[in-house]
Amino acid sequence: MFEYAPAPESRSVVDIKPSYGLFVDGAFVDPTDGGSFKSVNPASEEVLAEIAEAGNEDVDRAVRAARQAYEKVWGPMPGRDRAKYLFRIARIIQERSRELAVLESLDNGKPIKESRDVDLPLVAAHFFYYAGWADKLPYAGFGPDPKPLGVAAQVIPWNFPLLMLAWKIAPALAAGNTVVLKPAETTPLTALLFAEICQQADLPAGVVNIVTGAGDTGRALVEHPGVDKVAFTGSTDVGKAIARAVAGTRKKLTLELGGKAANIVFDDAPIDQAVEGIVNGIFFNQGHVCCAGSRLLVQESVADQVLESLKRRMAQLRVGDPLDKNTDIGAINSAAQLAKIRELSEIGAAEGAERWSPPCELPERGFWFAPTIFTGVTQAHRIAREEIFGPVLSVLTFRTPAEAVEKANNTPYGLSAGIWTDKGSRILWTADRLRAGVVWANTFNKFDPTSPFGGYKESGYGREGGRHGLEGYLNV
Ligand code: TXE
Repeated sequence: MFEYAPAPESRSVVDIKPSYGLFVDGAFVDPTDGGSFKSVNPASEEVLAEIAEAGNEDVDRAVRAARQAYEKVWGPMPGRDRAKYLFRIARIIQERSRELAVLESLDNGKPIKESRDVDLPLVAAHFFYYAGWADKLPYAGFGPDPKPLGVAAQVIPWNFPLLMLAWKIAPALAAGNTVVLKPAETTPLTALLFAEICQQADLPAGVVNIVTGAGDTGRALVEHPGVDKVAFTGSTDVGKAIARAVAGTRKKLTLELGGKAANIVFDDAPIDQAVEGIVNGIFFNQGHVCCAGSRLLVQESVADQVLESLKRRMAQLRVGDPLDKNTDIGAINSAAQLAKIRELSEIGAAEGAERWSPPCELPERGFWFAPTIFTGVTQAHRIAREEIFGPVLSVLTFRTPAEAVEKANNTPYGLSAGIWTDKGSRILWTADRLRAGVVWANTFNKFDPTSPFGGYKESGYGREGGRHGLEGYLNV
């Protein structure tokens, strides 16, 4: 039978430079102490570029540039003028989306069909959405004249490099703040291309600054006394360390941390649709998703049927080259993350859960992990409690709706949850009882710039997205 196999998206659409400086005060500059690190393509282990590592002095320079721009240019600028810049950035993102998508897939390892069809449209949508708010802040319900906070320090992770940048930068700028953003050390390239887009949009110097580096650079940034606001997305441990560092200062803080979401399938759910939702919930972006549906809670009476159909569906998933348009599951972002996934997977098997993966040939070079499910999981198992952040699903069963809710809430996290059922009343009953910031019904991993996103419990505090996302960047 003829199989349609389009050519892999060509990496020639993107011009990767051998090395990148820091983006400070509107220009690319060398770091003061000349430090650098390498960004690696996780699908091939090939070095993509040499990246400047910002030390304390560089962070200081960036924060000062942001302060100057805040006081002299961006803070006093009328909202309608800020809106023009944000609309311009949004349009350039659309125009250059192919280039951005290929670069994102190269640096992160995610399938091109996801970076192209999910990440990039959402990135542009966030800039369009918040551009629309920039001149309407007095009508946003925060009082007649809400004021920006000042300089925002933003630290983001590697799972959605450009989308997390958009979640952070778009509302901050719309509200009149200036920013210093640190991308994750394994995925700095699209943030640096975004810096070029800021230049192309003639954004005034210092409004956006990008400092690259690892945890030390992040720490120097969030601890800098010239910062008014800290926004962090990443691991719960680092989030707690940042909360401690910020306590007792004037800085405002929002945190978006880990998750261990329950995806609950009731016996009256349309099974085929639910199975698609389970697959999307855990295998989208290799499971590197804070709101991933990493615990499947399935009603006992339909468990066999759901699992059989899930395994059949998993056998069709294609793991491989992120730039191949047919790929469903790309590369694991780093050797360190792969080691963590392997370790927790071994622990799952050692603790007595039953592991299953479809037959699947993984490339020799690069970081790969086959889609995996564990059945016979109990709530005591570590794979039911800890965030694995990979393509690994833990399956638990329940008998009654009350038991489903109890198990779903039995986690220190509370970022998201999913419900699959034919009954509207059951959706409302269950959603009302779930301690999670987002509850999806008969769908999963749906995002929209108009919707606030954020967690309960150890998943963090504050909301990003929607009108609520502005609140974290305003004195209201
Ligand atoms: O996260 P880190 P890692 C979870 C997921 C994953 C685990 C570890 O379970 O397996 O965290 O991932 C910067 N001060 N999530 O180690 O270290 C760092 O440079 C300031 C869930 O990559 O939290 C990067 O830019 N910044 C999560 C960012 O923090 C510091 C997404 C995130 O890295 C810092 C990512 C410090 N002391 C991982 N130390 C989600 N919520 O989506 C590090 N950083």
